[in-house]
Amino acid sequence: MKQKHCILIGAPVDCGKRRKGCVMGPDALRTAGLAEAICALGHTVEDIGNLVPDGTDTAPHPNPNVYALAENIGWTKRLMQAGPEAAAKGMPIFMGGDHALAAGSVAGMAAYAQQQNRPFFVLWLDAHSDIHTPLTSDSGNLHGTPMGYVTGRSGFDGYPPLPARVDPAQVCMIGLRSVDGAERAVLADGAAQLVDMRRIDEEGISAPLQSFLQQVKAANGMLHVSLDVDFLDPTIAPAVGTTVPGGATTREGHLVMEILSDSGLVTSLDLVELNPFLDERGRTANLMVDLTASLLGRRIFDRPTRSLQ
Ligand code: HAR
Ligand code: MN
Ligand code: MN
Ligand code: MN
Repeated sequence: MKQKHCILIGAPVDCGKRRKGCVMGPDALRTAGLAEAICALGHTVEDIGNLVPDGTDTAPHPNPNVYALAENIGWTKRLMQAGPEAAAKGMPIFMGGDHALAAGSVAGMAAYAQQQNRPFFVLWLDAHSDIHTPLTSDSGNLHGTPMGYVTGRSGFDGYPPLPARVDPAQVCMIGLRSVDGAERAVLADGAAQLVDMRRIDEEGISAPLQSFLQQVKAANGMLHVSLDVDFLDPTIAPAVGTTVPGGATTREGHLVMEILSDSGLVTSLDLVELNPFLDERGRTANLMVDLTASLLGRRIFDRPTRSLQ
């Protein structure tokens, strides 16, 4: 595959839910050899270290359950700035940190795509749709809201205004198996492409992904991939606070990454929700590194790249 310059952005966001541990995510990915694995594939890597959130004050939120609003807004501001800066130099890889970071990473990359006059697409690999707003979330855990923010839902008072809204018709979610009622209600318009686990069981994971990539390619779009650890089955990826049984297998995970790699379309990546405190001898961190390597060209055997149908 084409050589890339990858920029590792440490985003130890741990305020998107109450259970602590994702703060250690970036260092676990470093310990598991993320930079070395990428370099071994012939790419170059620059690790800019761990960021800190911008300082922010907020008024009390009308939903009393909302947790750590000011810190979440501070991270969103910081990452919205960091993403486009990195994208100007190469391919940003956001090392989380919990999924709250995607409010900033995705909003920033959408803004960057707009500057480049290119359509922007998001592939959301997750058990959850994370499309709540701070007003609809029962848990008040803001890692359940980044998709709501970037698609321009109301209820994000105090957050930075969106430079570029993500069109739900340019979002594909794969791996869904835990979606709340309020989330189903917004997804019911059918705009986003929703690939739940039943569909994967019945039809396989390749076909819906290929058809989404065809859409990205036809539009000459930029593609952001957001990989939540809980996309994977908890038996292979235990280091996550919100385990949901029945997730993607090791091979389904790698197949997604290999197809993405063949497509050459991915322009930025989130690695999120890794909680190293819950891991078993680093196996989840190692798996996240291996999946990233597959996305960046690691193969068992070389074979002619299959072009998109
Ligand atoms: N839907 C639930 C909530 O809103 C759980 C959200 C969990 N999100 C993540 N990231 N773990 O995908 O609280
Ligand atoms: Mn998520
Ligand atoms: Mn999830
Ligand atoms: Mn909920």
